Amino acid sequence: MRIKLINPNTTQRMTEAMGRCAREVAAPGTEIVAVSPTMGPPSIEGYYDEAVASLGLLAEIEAGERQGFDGYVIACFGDPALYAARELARGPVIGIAEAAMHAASVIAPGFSVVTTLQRTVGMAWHLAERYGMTRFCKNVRATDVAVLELDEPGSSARRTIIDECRRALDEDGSDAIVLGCAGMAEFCREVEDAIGAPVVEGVTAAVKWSEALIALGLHTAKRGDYARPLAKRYDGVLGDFSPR
Ligand code: 5HY
Repeated sequence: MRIKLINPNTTQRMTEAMGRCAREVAAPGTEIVAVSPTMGPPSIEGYYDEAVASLGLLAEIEAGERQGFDGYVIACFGDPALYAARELARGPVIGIAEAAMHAASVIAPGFSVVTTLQRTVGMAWHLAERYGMTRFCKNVRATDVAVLELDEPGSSARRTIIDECRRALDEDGSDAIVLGCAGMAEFCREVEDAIGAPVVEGVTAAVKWSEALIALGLHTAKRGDYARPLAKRYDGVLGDFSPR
């Protein structure tokens, strides 16, 4: 099977890191193709970044349909354009936040999300509400580490994240952690070893969930909300995005 993993931001080094993490867990016979749009924000740290990044993301989904991919992972913790992507795709489309929260909810009675900037905390809570996870999500904590700082050589980001995860376990009543950024994928195991509790990382959780759904022969339902967009002509520079 072939899964297209889309990092909606344009930072290629993050895309490559996510691709490595995905391939480490992918089953034999699963091909992971990790891509970023050529246009859009280098990091997604708020609603405006996310809205603008969605266009490049959706273009990658549409291209993936032409390329014959069996499923998609949206590798950004805001799960941007998830439902629009499902309108375009035949196969399953899994967002990393949805995957991580569901995985955490069955291995622990409660989890905390540890994410990047304070301004994205509300977005994570909205996702927990949307996915019916407020019963399990005990807290969403920011580290105020910028997305592109996560993998900067010499950055104190990992230490900061580990310390915040420890506080989450001690103070939130949580028994597991969800990492709130795709850019944290490469140090999930390091965090888990440091804090001695399960740490769920969305890129790998989404890849395995996608594999399972594809292996079951399940596709995105096309009768209702996720039917193909209605054909119409968009005006101006967005003409190329017109649904056909
Ligand atoms: C992400 N931003 O996973 C989100 C995380 C965040 O560029 N990739 C990004 O901080 O909202």
